[in-house]
Amino acid sequence: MPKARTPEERSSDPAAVEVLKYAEEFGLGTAFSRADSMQPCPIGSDGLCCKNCFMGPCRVVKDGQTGVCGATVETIVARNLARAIAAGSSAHSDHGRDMAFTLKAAATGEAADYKIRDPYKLFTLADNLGVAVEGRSVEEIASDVADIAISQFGQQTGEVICVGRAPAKRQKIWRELGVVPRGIDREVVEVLHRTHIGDDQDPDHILDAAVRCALADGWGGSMLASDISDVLFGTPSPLVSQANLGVLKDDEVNIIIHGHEPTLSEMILAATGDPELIEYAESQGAKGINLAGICCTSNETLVRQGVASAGNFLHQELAILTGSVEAMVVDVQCIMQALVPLSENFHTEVITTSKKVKISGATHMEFDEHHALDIARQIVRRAIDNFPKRGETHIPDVSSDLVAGFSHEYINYALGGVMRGSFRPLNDAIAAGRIRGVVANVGCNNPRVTQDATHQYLVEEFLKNDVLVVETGCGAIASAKQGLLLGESALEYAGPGLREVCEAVGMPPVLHMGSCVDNTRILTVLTQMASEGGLGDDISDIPAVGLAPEWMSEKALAIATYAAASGAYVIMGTTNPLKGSEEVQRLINEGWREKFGGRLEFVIDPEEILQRTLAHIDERRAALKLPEYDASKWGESGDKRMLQLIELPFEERQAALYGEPA
Ligand code: SF4
Ligand code: MSK
Repeated sequence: MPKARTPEERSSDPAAVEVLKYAEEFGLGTAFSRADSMQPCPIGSDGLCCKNCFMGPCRVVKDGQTGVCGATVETIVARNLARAIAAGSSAHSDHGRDMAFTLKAAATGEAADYKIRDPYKLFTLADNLGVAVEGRSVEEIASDVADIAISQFGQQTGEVICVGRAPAKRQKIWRELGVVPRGIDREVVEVLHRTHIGDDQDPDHILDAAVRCALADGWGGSMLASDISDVLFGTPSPLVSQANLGVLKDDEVNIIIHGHEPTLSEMILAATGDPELIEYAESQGAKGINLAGICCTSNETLVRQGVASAGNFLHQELAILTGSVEAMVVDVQCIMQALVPLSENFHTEVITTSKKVKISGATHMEFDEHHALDIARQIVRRAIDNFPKRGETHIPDVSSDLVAGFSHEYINYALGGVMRGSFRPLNDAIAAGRIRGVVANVGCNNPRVTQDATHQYLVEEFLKNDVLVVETGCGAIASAKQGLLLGESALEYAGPGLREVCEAVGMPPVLHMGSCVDNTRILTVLTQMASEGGLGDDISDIPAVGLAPEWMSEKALAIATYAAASGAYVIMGTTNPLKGSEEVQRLINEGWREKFGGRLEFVIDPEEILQRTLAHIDERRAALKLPEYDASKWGESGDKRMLQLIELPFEERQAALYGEPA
């Protein structure tokens, strides 16, 4: 029996540690304890188990061994990776499809509770999708935009339109390699077909199909999901909020929204402000209604509306363990089945809402965008009904303030203003060496490693090394909980050059850009940096690295693949699902580097992740003939210099500023 870890070994988050101690005391299991008692299957975790037909499952563990059909280790490992990428792509892209249908229903007036909140984003999207804008109403434009977006999923030939937003050089590479996605669903289906028994058996060829599928997600389904969410609910701009379990309230009805989609959660937010429901909550003995999020539904409502986050993936059970949650309302993805049996120890009601997701034992209140606000009101009422049943609560007094909501549109504005929005100041700062490079730190938590510890270690180290950090998903919530999304606290770690730039621009050095689908915002930032000039003309030229140090989901593999195929160097931590095949690891590393200029590696040791990231950034800097990064050159201007100067007596200050009098 493997050894159970202490709460401190399970999480680096003090709120989680407190609740895990309480869970142990009461003998309640969590993902952390289940991970301790169930070691991963050593064959499956190396990618060596094939279940693609019923002559197997085949476990290929000896040299030269093949499956019953003759499939080699390389074929099996590549097929398993490709299938995971297809599943991940389908999840994010299906989310995009649902957003497109909601836009259509909003435009035609069938979903009266939804409005076009950001017409400017709609016009930009219309332009990209080739929809005429002149002399037409917002609704007419939105209706056509929705139709074209919907058509991208079922398109059979041609190219997914958003691919045309990538740098020209990148598009040429994809066309020459034949990996431009034709239609979003088509690429997912083709991977499933190709990996069926007796189909594609050349690992490199299988991985090409996986790349095309991932690109259909990154430059298709996910990109449309982010864009349409912005059109319907507003493009994010910086706002202040809080994160961690301490956002739950002892004296209010606590409702948690968990999963990934903003459609219902936006309506629940509206319902929590309904005076009638607030009055009803008060009649049940509560002081109000408190809404908080978990996972990426949290990120969606945090970056647009400032709804507080109760935490990331591994906080979903911990929130229920506080005994203070009246309803956990879930939509799709990353929802643990364990929530339902755990909730039976408390008064918490787990409410499933998606047509696609039911959990045995949970209450199902199916969401329909045509009656969105009504359903949201019913859900809030149901949560209020549970308040009088609440027992003892154990809410840790731990939360951090944060600033979130850095869309690429806002970053443009912050760097250049309304009239001159541009990435030029960022490119210049990187070119000069004030900012050494950029890291995208994204992805999940995984209970097999200490929660948030690698995210925190890496982000702090990057800041010290003058690396600007952009974040999404559960990685962003990890930084939020650690206070790293606040300019003043993150700048304590920042190196001198990064600090100067952030102070001058008025931006924190860790930028929360949204949910998992919003990784496409990072693609857009990289594309804009490439088109701005000074840092090459393609994503692969930029001194930037993508990381998912605590990943666990198939979606993370899809994201990593589209980022690598877009030219980025991507490192994933925690585990290596390709360990069984040196050849497949070579194909996605040197092989993809040769083809795409980007690559994917699995690196378990956080220190090694740090060193490889910095080495890549410096290597890219050298290739661009930029000055070598040298922290000692910076730090004598900006606020720091001003603070030094105002300490000086008048004469000395004048002399420092203007030289000694002649
Ligand atoms: Fe075994 Fe081949 Fe069937 Fe896979 S496809 S389970 S390797 S026989
Ligand atoms: S929620 S996919 S655990 S980041 Fe997007 Fe978090 Fe990973 Fe789910």
